[in-house]
Amino acid sequence: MQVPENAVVQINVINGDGAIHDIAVPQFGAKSDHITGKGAATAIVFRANANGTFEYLCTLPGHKAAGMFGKLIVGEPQEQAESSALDIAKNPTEVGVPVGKRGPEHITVDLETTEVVGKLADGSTYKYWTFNNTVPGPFIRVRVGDTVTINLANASDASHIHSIDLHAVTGPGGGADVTQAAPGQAKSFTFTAKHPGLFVYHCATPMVAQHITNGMYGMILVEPEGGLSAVDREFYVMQGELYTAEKHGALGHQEFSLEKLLDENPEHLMFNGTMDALSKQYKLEAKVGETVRIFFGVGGPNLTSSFHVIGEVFDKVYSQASLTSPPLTDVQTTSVAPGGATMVEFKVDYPGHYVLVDHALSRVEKGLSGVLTVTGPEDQKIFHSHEPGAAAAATHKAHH
Ligand SMILES: [Cu+2]
Repeated sequence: MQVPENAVVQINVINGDGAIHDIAVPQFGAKSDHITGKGAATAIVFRANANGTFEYLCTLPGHKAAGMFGKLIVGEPQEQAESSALDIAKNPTEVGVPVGKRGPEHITVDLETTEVVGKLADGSTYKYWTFNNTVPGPFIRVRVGDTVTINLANASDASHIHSIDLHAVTGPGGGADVTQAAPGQAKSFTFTAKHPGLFVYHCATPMVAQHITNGMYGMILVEPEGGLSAVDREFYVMQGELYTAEKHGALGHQEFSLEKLLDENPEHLMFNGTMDALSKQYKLEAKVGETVRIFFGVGGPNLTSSFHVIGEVFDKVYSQASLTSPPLTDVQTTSVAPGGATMVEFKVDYPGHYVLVDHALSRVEKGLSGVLTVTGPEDQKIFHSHEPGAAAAATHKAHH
């Protein structure tokens, strides 16, 4: 829909399916009553007093996700901002090479800090700050006893100082004290990985919360002596928050809001950097009978995650990512603090879509979900529907 700027706009909606619906254009504060009966109608009227591309949608839970939204263009349509935007979403299968049984070595890690316009969702962009142009940054994989040299270069076209604090480091600031790099500068240091575990790293330049929310976080796995047990699939997933001036779902370029950051009131929550990273762009896939390991961390910077996979039970949870304590067994949901992590393992027994969430489920409506797709034969003893053939469809539908 396209209308002239400052026009008084009326949108009429007729209910075609008899379910409850409404229509809203949040940008202009316009929202209709609910309509319930088939053939029932409603309307909204508002003045389109801002130029740009905005969203209209049905506000009932799940209806936008089912496709009930569209674009309202006020004035002349803008250039599609996202065409030049970078794809910053992290591929969850980029987990590095398992360390195995090798002895301690010297490992060199090269990181570049960047400030880039990235694609946030279909039709929207955000100025991300990153390690190596992805959010989260690269998954670093070493073993206990390794000496690790971190080379941190700040891109010459950056506008801010950046640094790195790795929670695996024993030393001042986790490395941040000696890596504050101005644009075009490089800094480095070497540490010994004294503790096994899965650790968050992040930029630690003031205002630290701003650097983290913008995308400057990742994880380093320090494997214990002898390595981790073998599994069939490993995935790297991190939860983050974005604080934008514009409401969730707005189109165009989204700007950072300091006020919302300080209020800890994010507009967007996401796995692996963008709204669609793990729901559309990348697939987490496994076959019936395989074992799955998820390296899960919270970049945050602020919200604790209640990590859960809908339709699965974690066989093992290495709580707080301690790899030297015995794992918890048979766990539904595990709490992961900002700047913290967990390692979970489970065998997948039955085909279908298993949705990764933070069980604080309002956050799904702000973008936080990922899909693990399991393929293979259905074992009727594990699960069967009383509507033959409907099991997979029902699993999927219940979460969209
Ligand atoms: Cu930074």
